[in-house]
Amino acid sequence: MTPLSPSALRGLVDVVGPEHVLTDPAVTAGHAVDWTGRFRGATPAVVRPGSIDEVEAVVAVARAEGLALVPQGGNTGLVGGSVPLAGEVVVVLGRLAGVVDVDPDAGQLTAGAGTTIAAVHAAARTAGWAYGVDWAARDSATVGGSIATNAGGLHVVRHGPTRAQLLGVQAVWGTGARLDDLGRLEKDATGYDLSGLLCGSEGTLGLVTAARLRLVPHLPERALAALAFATMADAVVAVGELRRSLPGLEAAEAYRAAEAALVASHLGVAPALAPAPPVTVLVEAAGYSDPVDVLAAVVGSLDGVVDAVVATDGPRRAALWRHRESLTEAISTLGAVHKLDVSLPAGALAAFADEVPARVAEVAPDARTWIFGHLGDGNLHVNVSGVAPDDHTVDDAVLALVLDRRGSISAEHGVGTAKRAWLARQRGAATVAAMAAVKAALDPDAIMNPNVLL
Ligand code: 2HG
Ligand code: ZN
Repeated sequence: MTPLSPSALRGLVDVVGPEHVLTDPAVTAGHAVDWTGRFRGATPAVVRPGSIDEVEAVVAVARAEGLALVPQGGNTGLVGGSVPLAGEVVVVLGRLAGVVDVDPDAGQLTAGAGTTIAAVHAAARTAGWAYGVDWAARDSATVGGSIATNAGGLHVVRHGPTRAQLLGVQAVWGTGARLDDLGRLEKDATGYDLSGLLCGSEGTLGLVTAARLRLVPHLPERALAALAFATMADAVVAVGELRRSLPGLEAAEAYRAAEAALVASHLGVAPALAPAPPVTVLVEAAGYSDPVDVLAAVVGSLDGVVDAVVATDGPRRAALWRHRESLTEAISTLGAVHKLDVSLPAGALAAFADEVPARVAEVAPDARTWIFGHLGDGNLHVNVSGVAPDDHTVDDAVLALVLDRRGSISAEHGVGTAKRAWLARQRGAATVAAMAAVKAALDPDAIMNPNVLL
């Protein structure tokens, strides 16, 4: 890795102050590897701007000095999207944290890019609302990162992904120009959705500094059921029925017996349903009044349910959720796991889940395949352990199967560096060329997160 030139270092220090340009390798090392440990790089400096003016000035220095920038939020991504693989400068947006300008009448708030998702939830609650996007990394993952990846999570079945919550973005493009789109209204039909363009852009167009987010009503009453199924096909059919007939369906999450056993042993508790059935589906319903009776009635009418428990009180719901939310952590104890976050049409989902372990075994007999995910929106997380970090054979086998079944190679984690080679096969050459044209217009020096997406 080439160290920064004296003038580049001076330029960055002049902008953010010496205490916010980190160059000690012992400190920067943690910013040069992703959460999985699969993607590792090196950086000459980690820069921490404290305002949009400073972000703008950092981009100006980068353009003048020919520095490439890798934005980093909570660094909880799973596709190597925030790793300085080729010695880029890492820009940490953590100082741009905080919720301002909460509008309880409109159900909107503005949050700095470095605000954690948990802090957005807390601010929304204080205003009598809720935020529609949530996932296990909520305490570390940030608003900026969630926009970069169009993060999904546990409630997409009800509220859609981050894109559906996004009213507007404040950002600095790779050109150095500013986008100030925080004042957008619910209805505003005035041309290109440039904020929307940043959602899913993975830091390749510019640096997001703040966002205007749409809130959803807070539903105070909740009930959660853990349902057992003999097959994934039965579970998929049942979830379709739940989506049609269960009012207030907020989540439908699935995992198989192998994952149930792994996470239970990791947590040192019994599985949510014991003995662990072939497929467990967690179903959550929320309402203004207690949804437990209607949840129980709808569950009772479903075909294929071979066992069920229903939890209404907070501690029992939390205990059940812990099994689902600890899966990533439990699997991570097995080493640097290959993460294949895919989505399938509902009609192809069960056959895919049944077939994928055999496909993996064909190309990597010593590997283990773990499957879980957001069944309500067709998103499965295929995790493969026991494969070398830079061995792409398994990724290729699984992603080829996904394309064959007309799915998507990335449902909610993004393309990152992990799936970059697959983007054109997914989206087609013409679409990728249009994306490249957008990138060239907004990041003409190609300094914005150059190792990901395109
Ligand atoms: C989840 O749904 C996250 O828990 C992480 O998206 C998935 O670890 C994974 O593959
Ligand atoms: Zn997920």
